[in-house]
Amino acid sequence: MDYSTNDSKSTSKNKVVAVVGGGLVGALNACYFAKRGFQVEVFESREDIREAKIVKGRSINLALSHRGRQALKQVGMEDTIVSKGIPMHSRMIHSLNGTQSPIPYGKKGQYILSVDRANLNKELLSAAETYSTTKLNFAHKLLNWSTETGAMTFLRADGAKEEIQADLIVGCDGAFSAIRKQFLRQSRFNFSQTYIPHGYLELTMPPINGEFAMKPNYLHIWPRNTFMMIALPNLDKTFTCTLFMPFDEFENVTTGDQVIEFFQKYFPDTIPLIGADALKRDYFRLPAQAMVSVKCSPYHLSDKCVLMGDAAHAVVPFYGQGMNAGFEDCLVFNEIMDQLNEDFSAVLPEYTRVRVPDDHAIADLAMYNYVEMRSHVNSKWFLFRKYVDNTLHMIMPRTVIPLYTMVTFTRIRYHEAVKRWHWQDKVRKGELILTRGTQRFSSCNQKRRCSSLSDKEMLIWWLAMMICRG
Ligand code: FAD
Ligand code: EGU
Repeated sequence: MDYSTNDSKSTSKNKVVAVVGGGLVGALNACYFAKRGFQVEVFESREDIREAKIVKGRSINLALSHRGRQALKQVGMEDTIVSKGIPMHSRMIHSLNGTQSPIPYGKKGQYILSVDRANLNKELLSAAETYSTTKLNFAHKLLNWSTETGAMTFLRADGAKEEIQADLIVGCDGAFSAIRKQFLRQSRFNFSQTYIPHGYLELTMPPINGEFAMKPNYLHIWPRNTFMMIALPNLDKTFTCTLFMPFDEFENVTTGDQVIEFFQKYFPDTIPLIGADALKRDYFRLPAQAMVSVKCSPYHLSDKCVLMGDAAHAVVPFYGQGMNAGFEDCLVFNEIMDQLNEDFSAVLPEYTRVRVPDDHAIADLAMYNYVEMRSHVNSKWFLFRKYVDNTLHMIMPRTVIPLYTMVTFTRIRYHEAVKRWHWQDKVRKGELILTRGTQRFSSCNQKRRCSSLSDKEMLIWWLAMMICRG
């Protein structure tokens, strides 16, 4: 079948966009392209998850924050998704002795949402389908595609193969992208993939007497250096607990009794809440899952194909940003489509130019946080660092913005957030304290007079520095 048009004067009305992958980013992208008036064909290897009973896949719930919400808003989906999300205003840090300490994410309106992955995916697929120009093709697994002709080969559920052509291919087929395989054969294509030594396992904490077993409006965290557990609330009053641990350690726990022993040592407060029997059983239900970080560039191949979401950048989940970044990809692409009048030959290179530095920055940040958390983050250190960050921000709201705040609650470009963070860190350590009258924020390259720190601010810096150096 050839859906493509060769008429260069053709408008979006008759151009066909093939979105490969009907996951979170693919389904959202379908909405974006349909809204612009393109004929959209989504190809997803799985069956329709809206009909399937069991959905296997990664993580049950996710933290949705500002970037993701802004992207949903643009296609009118924000309210639908937010209404089914559970606000998390603070983290709840669980110490080994059972003490719980809340640390707010920010001011009153600054919260993140725990959303159900399957529901989010279903809502986005249904939203895409409301456009008469969108067709969802399930049980279509991309096997290969030709960079010369643009023809894609799909394997259908009945075993038959199907050839399809489109004007634009949007690769949203996840961390192990089949679309990306053809990029690897191109000259000057950069690619790196790193598995971290940790795996993760999901456990369900049931309700107690029909109520949440822990306070619901929190992201619960048990920081234990090498080991870490996180719990996000679900609408059915359960919590999904995610245990992060090196694969070596997973191998050391092979019997039910060893599971209890392990939890007794590191997460004792959760045993009665998950239930010892359920714990012994659920721990072995699925093997620990691997986590991979993938970086590449460019994200496009001529005017024919572009990668978005995990296909372009899989990040380790230690910033809660993978989906948010993927959703922001769609938003940024859409902005560039506006700027460059939907001319793919201009839009695709511009998208790569603008987006690669930001996606690489969030991939690096997530990896950095993984290394930091596993090396020395116990509950005391976590509380201390967040306390210092938040206090500095409270005293000087415009001068010091914590990194997670820029990442989670703003659309400051990821790479700008990193620059700013490096600058703030220098100041915190006292290296820039004597630069009165020079630039306040050194990442602005153009020479301009920025205001200097006031005497009061300088004094506070010094005090903060003393606290940090303890
Ligand atoms: P995917 O969700 O992987 O979707 C890809 C789709 O493509 C799938 O439906 C797949 O079936 C389909 N597909 C694959 N191959 C083919 C093929 N050959 N042909 C056709 N279709 C194909 N992100 C956050 O923002 N917040 C969080 O709190 C968060 N927590 C996480 C926790 C864990 C443990 C993990 C592992 C990740 C977490 N993430 C989080 C990241 C998030 O899960 C991903 O970034 C997000 O799912 C990426 O969406 P995607 O659509 O690009 O890829
Ligand atoms: C991991 C797995 C706390 C969902 C990073 C914070 C995460 C999430 C943090 C998962 C942490 C870590 C941040 C958010 C979020 C924190 C964040 C991590 C959601 C720096 C479903 N992380 N996550 N940072 O600040 O910015 O609370 O599986 F433990 S949300 Cl690792 Cl904000």
